[in-house]
Amino acid sequence: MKPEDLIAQINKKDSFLCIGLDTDMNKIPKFLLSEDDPIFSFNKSIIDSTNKYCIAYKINTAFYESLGAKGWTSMQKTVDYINKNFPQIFTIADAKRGDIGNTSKMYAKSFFGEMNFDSITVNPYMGSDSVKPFLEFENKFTIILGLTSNIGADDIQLKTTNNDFVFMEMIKSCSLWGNQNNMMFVVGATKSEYIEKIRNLIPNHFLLIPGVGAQGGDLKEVCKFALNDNIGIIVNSSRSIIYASVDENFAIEAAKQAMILQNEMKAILSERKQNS
Ligand code: NUP
Repeated sequence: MKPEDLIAQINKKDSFLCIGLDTDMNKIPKFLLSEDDPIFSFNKSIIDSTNKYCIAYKINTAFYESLGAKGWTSMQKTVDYINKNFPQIFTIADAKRGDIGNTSKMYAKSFFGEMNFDSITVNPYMGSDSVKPFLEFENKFTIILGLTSNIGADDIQLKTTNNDFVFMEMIKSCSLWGNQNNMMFVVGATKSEYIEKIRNLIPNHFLLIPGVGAQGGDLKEVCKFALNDNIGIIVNSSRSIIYASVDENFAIEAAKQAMILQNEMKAILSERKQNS
């Protein structure tokens, strides 16, 4: 997907919501377990009921890989379903890959070439040759882990070196390998106090912001400094939406949660327009 198509979708829907399909066999409604492919059935229902409120779906591959070959099939069916029925919606493989160049090339081929995701999350710790193979695919985004939402971000990312945070050094280096048309950065919603600093460094790149909902990140706080002229953010929530209910009406309840977040986003965007 081209960035302008993503931006058009955000403006059209007044939404920068990404719904995380962190689909867990132990958490989906029990009545789905008798289906041939319970994971896909669950995802399909969630996608059908929520697509008007969101601009992206993020598939965290761990939930699928944990089921072996069956899980990979459910993942492929889910991406295919989105690409076929909602081609304007941005798909993210949250796979956090990255290896020596020769191997990263295979990861890129797998997630972009074979599976046809629009983007993949990449762990940049191994450096430029581990990231560049992903950037070689046209109209695809490489989403670099910048500052993550978890407690452990303190252990390395928030240490300082050269008088700056390690995560700032990481983002500075990575931003030189690609550009705003093929690279985004993950910034955790729980780390909103650092967003102004990140925005000053990379004013034009899209940020993928997970951590609103179950992890307690605050949408308004995130938006204070993260929004740019193109809106420039994709905010993910997974569990708070997809597991809103485990009853027959789980998809309707998920849509209600998605709508609440989308309405908050719409209000933030219209307030911003009025003030500009
Ligand atoms: O820093 C990150 N934090 C994070 O939660 C980077 C991520 N990719 N994620 C992912 O976002 C996490 O693995 C999960 O798939 C999703 C957040 O889910 P939830 O807390 O909204 O349920």
